[in-house]
Amino acid sequence: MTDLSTATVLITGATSGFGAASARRFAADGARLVLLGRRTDRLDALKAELKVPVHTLALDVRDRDAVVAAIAGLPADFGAVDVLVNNAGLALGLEMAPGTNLDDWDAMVDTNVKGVMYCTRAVLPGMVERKRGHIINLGSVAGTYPYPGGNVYGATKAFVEQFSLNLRADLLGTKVRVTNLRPGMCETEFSVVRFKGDSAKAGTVYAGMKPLSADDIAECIHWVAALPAHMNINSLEIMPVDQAFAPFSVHRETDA
Ligand code: NDP
Ligand code: 8X3
Repeated sequence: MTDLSTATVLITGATSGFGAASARRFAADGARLVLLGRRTDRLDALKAELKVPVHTLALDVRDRDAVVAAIAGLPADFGAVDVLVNNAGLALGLEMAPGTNLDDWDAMVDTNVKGVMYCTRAVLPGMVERKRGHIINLGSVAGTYPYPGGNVYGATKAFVEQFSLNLRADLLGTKVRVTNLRPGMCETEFSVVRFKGDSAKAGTVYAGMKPLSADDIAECIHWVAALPAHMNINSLEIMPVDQAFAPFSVHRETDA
């Protein structure tokens, strides 16, 4: 197995959900952590809680210059990133495409696509030079299966899948690993963000079923990283048992 006790792990979106749970999971191994997110109070609280070396980066992954500068400027003892967990991301809204807000579409593309590009590009040269590293991306079942209202969110996650596979093609021979995790329904702040703070509406998404937990996904993220260095999980889809697929939908004219 890969020894993560000496690894440096950079986790984006570490202030909530999968990111915070992953920080705790890697900390259990003794890894050094670089934790990135916009909410400084939560980054500070996590740093105080974890008993491992932690460096925080309070920034927005949509800010290309800030991402490049922050990762290039990491202190020497945090600069050799072994694992990048590209987790920062969001869905905004569940409206049908004709009625959506273009600002929401922009925010999803800028975060889920461009943020992933910026963070990846910033760590790759060092990983290639050191001949070790692992990029772990958070895609989604929404990037594989369409659903009403998934429009641009699902499309951003389809980008993550293809970007991950294309990175594998580019990185052949470098020893750098790339994995795309594609979770299904998981109860985090995801739906509260999607419904813009409406917690009651978010709660209905998971009513009467058992969703995945952030710890479940953190365990998967940790597992793919801990596998022996010659093993690469390309893509891994995880659903709660209570979730499956809808049949094709067919529109029928009532007077036909
Ligand atoms: P949460 O809303 O709980 O966490 C999202 C994290 O992303 C937060 O830490 C947030 O931090 C960070 N983030 C969002 N926008 C930015 C930004 N512009 N810059 C920096 N950080 C940002 O959601 P999850 O933990 O559930 O989601 C994590 C990832 O997993 C996302 O990419 C999501 O699309 C994906 N996913 C989620 C599923 C689910 O059902 N929950 C299923 C499949 C995939 P802050 O606000 O402090 O910046
Ligand atoms: C989050 C899972 O099914 O809500 O990516 O789109 S889903």
